Amino acid sequence: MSPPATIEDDDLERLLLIRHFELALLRLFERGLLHGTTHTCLGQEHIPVALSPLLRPDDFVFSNHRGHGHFLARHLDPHGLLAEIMGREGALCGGVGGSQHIYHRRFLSTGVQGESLPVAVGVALRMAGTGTLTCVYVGDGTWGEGSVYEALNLASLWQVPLLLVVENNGIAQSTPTRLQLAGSVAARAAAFDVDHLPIDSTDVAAIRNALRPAVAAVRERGRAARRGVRHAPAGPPQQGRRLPS
Ligand SMILES: Cc1ncc(C[n+]2csc(CCOP(=O)(O)OP(=O)(O)O)c2C)c(N)n1
Repeated sequence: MSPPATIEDDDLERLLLIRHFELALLRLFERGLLHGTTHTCLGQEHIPVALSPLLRPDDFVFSNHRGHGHFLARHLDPHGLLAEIMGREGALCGGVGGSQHIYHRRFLSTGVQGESLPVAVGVALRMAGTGTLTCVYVGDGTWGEGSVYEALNLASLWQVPLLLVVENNGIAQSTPTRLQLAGSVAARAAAFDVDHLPIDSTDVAAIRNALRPAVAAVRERGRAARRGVRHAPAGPPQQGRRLPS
């Protein structure tokens, strides 16, 4: 039997904040007090909570349609987010973005699947050489979008400081992954010569420890890269590399 996971107070506070924020939204939704649809991240709180302390304030975070946890792990502002979702005073971006389209400092989200990745690659290209990285969250169900592959191609070719977090929850909102994804995310990453680190855990400390070297590697690569487009050196095609876990 594995030893019981220990958890830091800060992490527990964020996990509970996200969990209770989402549960409160569901209650508001049931009462007809929220407009449009509501995507909660219940059960996925541990992912942004594990990652967040590894990110710096100057890093960019691109989120998706299920982004409340991504936001709250990054910015402890549940009041601003709730006001944004409800279109009330104090809203993060004037109430025009709602649940899925947040623009706050260096945090951006979009409800359009596959939209964020090309934009994030552009931002990462701009930040190359500075040590700032760009993190993008996507779900496994978003790997049906062609823009994901155009972005991956350029991210790899230009070696931009991009961290792509795939929240592979086994379902694309309502469609099981096995019914919509041929092959695997790992094989697709390898096809673009993109480093891939599979993590299967809900233990915040374990996830963070596994992510730490990967985040450092992305940041280091980005620091070494110079801004603008570089041409890959001529040579034989390389195999996909796996980061040490
Ligand atoms: C371009 C586009 N097509 C369709 C949708 C409708 N849609 C919203 S969420 C979703 C599935 C998302 O699956 P996944 O990326 O795995 O995230 P999950 O909801 O499972 O967290 C779809 C098809 C959309 N938002 N954008």
